Amino acid sequence: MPDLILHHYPASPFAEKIRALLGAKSLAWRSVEIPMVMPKPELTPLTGGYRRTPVLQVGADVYCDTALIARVIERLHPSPPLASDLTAMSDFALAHFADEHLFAAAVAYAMQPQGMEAMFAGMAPEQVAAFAEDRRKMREGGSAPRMPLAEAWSVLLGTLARLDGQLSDGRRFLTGEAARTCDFACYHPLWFVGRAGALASILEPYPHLRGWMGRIEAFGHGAPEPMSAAEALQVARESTPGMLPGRSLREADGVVVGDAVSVSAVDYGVDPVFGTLANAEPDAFSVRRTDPRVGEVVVHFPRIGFRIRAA
Ligand SMILES: N[C@@H](CCC(=O)N[C@@H](CS)C(=O)NCC(=O)O)C(=O)O
Repeated sequence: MPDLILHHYPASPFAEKIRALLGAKSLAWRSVEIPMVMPKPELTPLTGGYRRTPVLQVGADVYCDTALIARVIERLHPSPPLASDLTAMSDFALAHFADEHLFAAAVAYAMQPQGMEAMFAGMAPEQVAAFAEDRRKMREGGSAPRMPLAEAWSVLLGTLARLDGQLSDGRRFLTGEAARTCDFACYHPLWFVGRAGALASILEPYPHLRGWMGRIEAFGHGAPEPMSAAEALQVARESTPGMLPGRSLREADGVVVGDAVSVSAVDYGVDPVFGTLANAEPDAFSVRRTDPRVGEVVVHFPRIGFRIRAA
């Protein structure tokens, strides 16, 4: 089976979601460290312009967004299972809430000056200013402005208490004895809060929640092995994009397979990716494109949170 290649950087909460999930499955994977801010000249030849973190590469297939990345890892490595038909909707709904709202609240809360100081300790002031400017620009044209701090407090306090309550009967994970995708989705925003210096004390009153965070942390990250960005580009160049087995081609949203399309995130980081619609599944779009540095690749996006248009 081809390597799982994760393009990410250590401080990224969404990357931590996937690193922890790879840990829960005890998987070996290749780790390509990417810049925290634009430009990302060794990533965008693969994605066609999508700039968010993380991105999963499998040969010449490139998977954007952790909702899709989690499903792909589950499909390729089903054991131990992190998804179950019996909790499918509650898992999906909780993960969606966490990735959208809990993450937005965690960012607004943790990026207060004290939190920034803890997280960016040792970084030059110009680098911190460049980071803030990059994130301001990333929100341009998107539907999700930064969450106001007062709202972030409300989301955090309401959510922490409920998560703690849900874990208070002694279960190991949010929906029972086994970890599900929703565990990793709720974990990563709180992992980020936990790194925000004194602001992390917001987690203290919740012992069940802290115990659960410890259990996810204990999964570790599997077995990452560093890979250079140049090597990852070479892997793409030397591979042929594959279609995941058992998926049929169908029409989607006024465009059909073979049409020129653009796909962009709706909320932030909305840089469009142009190509030819290669596949449309109930929950994902796939766009075929070529780049002089990688040849032909197929870039996959989840439907939810992304918009497809004729180009
Ligand atoms: N919905 C996306 C969100 C990803 C996201 O917001 N990632 C952050 C880092 S945690 C990001 O891309 N920040 C800007 C960057 O890394 O360039 C996902 O699930 O992958």
